[in-house]
Amino acid sequence: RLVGSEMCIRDRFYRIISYRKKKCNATLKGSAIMIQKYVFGNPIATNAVVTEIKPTQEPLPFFTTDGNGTFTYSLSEEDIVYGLGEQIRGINKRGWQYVSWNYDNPNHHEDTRSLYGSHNFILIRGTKTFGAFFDYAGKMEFDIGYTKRNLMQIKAAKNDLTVYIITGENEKDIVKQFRKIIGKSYIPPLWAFGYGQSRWGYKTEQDIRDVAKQYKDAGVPLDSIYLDIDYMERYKDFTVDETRFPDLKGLAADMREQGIHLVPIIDAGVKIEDGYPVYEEGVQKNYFCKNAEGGDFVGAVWPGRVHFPDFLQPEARDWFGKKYAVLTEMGIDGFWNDMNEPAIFYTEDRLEDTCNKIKELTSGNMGIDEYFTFTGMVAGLNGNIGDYDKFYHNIDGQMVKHSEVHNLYGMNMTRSAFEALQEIRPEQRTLFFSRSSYVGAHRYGGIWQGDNKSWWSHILQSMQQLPALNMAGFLFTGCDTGGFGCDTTEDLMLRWLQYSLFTPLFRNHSADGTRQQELYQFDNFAATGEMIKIRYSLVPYLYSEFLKAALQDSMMFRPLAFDFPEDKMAQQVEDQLLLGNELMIAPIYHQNAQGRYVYLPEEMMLVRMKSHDHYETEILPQGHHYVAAALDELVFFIRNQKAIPFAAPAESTAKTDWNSVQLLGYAGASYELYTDDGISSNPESTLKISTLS
Ligand code: MIG
Repeated sequence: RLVGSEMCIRDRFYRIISYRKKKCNATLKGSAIMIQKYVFGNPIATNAVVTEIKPTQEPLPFFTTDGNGTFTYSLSEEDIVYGLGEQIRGINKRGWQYVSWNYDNPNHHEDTRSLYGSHNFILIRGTKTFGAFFDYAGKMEFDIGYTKRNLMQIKAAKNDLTVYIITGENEKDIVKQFRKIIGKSYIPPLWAFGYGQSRWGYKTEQDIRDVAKQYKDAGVPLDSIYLDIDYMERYKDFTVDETRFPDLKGLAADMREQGIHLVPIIDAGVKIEDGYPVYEEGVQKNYFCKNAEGGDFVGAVWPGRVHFPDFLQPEARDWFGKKYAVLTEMGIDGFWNDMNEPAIFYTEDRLEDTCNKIKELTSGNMGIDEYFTFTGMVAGLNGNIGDYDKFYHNIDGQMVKHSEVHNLYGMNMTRSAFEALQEIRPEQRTLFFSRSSYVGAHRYGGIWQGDNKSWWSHILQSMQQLPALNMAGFLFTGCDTGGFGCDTTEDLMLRWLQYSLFTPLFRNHSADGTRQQELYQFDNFAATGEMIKIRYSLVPYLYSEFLKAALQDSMMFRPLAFDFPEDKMAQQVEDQLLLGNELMIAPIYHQNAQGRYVYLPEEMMLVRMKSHDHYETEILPQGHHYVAAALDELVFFIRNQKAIPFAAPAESTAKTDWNSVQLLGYAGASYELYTDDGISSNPESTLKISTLS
């Protein structure tokens, strides 16, 4: 039963939202705006902050610094440290050492220190509550009580950085102020909120048609199918393999008729091959990163030997970005940018050194020490940190070593695509998401959370990153549902869907060679299919809350403590999140669990749902509860006296029947629904706000 089903839409109630451009040059003491900028040495511009802020000469508060790039803060026992965006471990980052160094690590786990993105914003809550952003493009360490339990030591590789200190009324206010200075978050087209099927291994047009057909035949909605590197001709960007995809334009059109968008991948490295225009133009125009001798730097990735576009040069960005037109002309309106840390499998000179050393080691009788030297050298070829000292960017005529600006590379690749596409198809939004990022990249696209595994722990890991990513402006995000590497199982997929169906980016993706995990590969397609339909019922809510977060610089996903600051128990909850203003999610992420313990910081309505039209609700009081949930049963919570819009599921987001939207939740509650046309490049131009009651 839908509570409040006689809902009426007090419609055509538009409101103009005005964005006040504030000047941010006030001081920490007592004024409404509390952002201070401290400059150390000669920082390289990162473009993370877009608001003009006058640096202060006052000493840096809270931290002590050694003048050498190290900043120290004493943690009190009750302090919580939030932030760092895409990182491993918990919502509270205390107790580990993290390293901001964008890195391709598909094998990450608790012991890892670096992932695909670097987001150097932290929020300390406790004895003192404030935010700090360490704007630095190179390698940076965050030792948050790792070396010494109650000491936070933050260290930039060089003392050339800008530090922003942000104080405010509370955690949400601090985040809002930070978000204001880094610029508005990217808003994707509405169709990007649908379900997407992906796999590295769809090799032909027929593979794509089969995926579409399987979902269609089962009546399970689908909005996108992803094209991984196999659609290209020998992994060359902006080419299409003519034997395996003889008519991509025709395929895209057929798919679109079924409501499905094709989303091809673009890799950072450009294949070295005579006659390949992208390579030849890049060489001719000096658009590639250089080696120390001034030649074009060579690395090896999927296409074999490649050059890396120098995305830090505006002209190179413009040139590369315009190449996306090759695909948009075929009817493509979404992309994912990969390998842009950039990932490097090996460099030629290191490979040569390694081979020579191996010859030496194997010339005599190889002992155990030699054996380990040998295996270590081979394993150390991929992503070797030393290789990032071997190439250079041209920044305003200066040759800058890559390692000093490493974390900006992926962001500028996405910027290149975003800015060019604004020219190529100015009327409409294009879907973009990137693997690698830095603060500021949130203005140009979303990110996916990189290569994960079909591990139960990676459900939790993804969830714990969401609030930290939101703090840094990344709203359009999600993980490879079902897990990318390793073999998934049906129960893992079901539980994973029950989590991911709440994330803005909702894509099932897996690696070549792993067990196939399209939902029709499992016996219980009926149950997984129902989860997809529930997602489509939730699209109005998710899209509306996304728009609010993007337009108001707020967080869509929040730790419980952000809304219940006085609640000591809420501060410790690491596996539940508030979603928008109305929901709390508490996914199950243990195999064979038939339920879980949930902490309710206030009275809430528990919803158990096996399908969009088969569910039960129950009011639970504030406190701890064991909530049973069968494998095919989604559970979530509606906050006290709130309700959410809930639609009839559609085949695709384009077919969402907004008139079927009803309120689900507490009787008498109303909901403020944000909608727009879902596609115009300026979302505000068609924004509608209506109150549902
Ligand atoms: O080295 O394109 O993260 O999503 O399927 C692996 C193949 C390269 C890494 C991406 C993943 C993608 C894969 N890519």
